[in-house]
Amino acid sequence: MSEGVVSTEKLTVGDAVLSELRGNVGVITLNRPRQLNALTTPMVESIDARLAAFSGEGLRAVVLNSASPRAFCAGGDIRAIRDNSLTGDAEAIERFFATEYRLNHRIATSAVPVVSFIDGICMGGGMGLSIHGTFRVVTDNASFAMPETKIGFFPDVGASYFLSRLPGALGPYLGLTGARITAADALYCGLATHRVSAGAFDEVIEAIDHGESIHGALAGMAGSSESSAGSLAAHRAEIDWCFGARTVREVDERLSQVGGTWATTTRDTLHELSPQSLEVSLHLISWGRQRSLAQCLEAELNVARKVVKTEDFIEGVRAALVDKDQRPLWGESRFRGADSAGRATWNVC
Ligand code: QUE
Repeated sequence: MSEGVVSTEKLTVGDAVLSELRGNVGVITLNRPRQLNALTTPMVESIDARLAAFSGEGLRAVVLNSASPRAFCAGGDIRAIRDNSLTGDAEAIERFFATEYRLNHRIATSAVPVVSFIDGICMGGGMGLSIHGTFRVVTDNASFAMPETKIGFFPDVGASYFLSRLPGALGPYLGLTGARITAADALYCGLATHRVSAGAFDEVIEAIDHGESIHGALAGMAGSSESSAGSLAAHRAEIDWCFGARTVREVDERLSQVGGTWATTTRDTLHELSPQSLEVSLHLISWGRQRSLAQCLEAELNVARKVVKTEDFIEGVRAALVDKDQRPLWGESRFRGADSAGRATWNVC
């Protein structure tokens, strides 16, 4: 191994990202626990720099984990983005998204396998850190979501690539509704790859360091307690039918046709979300199915630049994260305002 770049001592990279070497495993730890590790531009830059430093070290793996007992990562620091949008600081917005998406791509193309340890909330930007890596190791405390349609945004960090590749219509379902899913459901749809017992992460790092293969080490650490059953499998038929529709209006119509508790609740959820976000999200997830990750991230960056300036984004973040009244008043509805052929009239992408 080359020397000097990464010492065996704990390195402090700012305060919010820590890194250390454990044997031949590089460990990068998100350490902004009070904000559930919501990602700032300096954090994204730090993770990128640590990953680059570890890549030259001939390591077994790089592990991404969290110093928070509650969250792996709740997403981007979307309140800061809103403030930048309100003050017209387009450069700061550009810097955040461009750096974050570049990191997402670097994780996907890393020469060293990237393994994420997820023991709590993993949403939005947290999905972008973990999903593009080689393995996502979860405990039963893990939960996943792409909840951006709640804040007038859209699933980004490569979601048009990774959601569009989930089985059936699970991608549009998760991306439109923002549904929060359990570890069992994440394993079911492939968002998670391995399950271990809570508190086993130190042992898992040892196993990765000493095992014949990373997969073998992770499979050998599989949690012994009975995993609670997920609910996605039970609704696969309805999900695939309803969310396999080509327009948001048609998704809504199919949910209405299906009826019953699940479809009615799901339909009510959609009606509370930003109509603009629903249209943009479905469009991008369909578009991304036949595009590369780089193309998806480029398209998302273009759309993000526009969406953060819209009233739905400003209002959605206000209601969810600033005033926390959870009562967003969405702008003129492009969803209900779709033309008679069901064609969207939104214009952000
Ligand atoms: C949608 C999102 C985010 C969200 C809620 C949504 C998001 C995000 C946070 C968040 C949560 C807790 C914090 C924080 C941010 O919430 O991206 O600073 O302490 O980061 O409905 O996309």
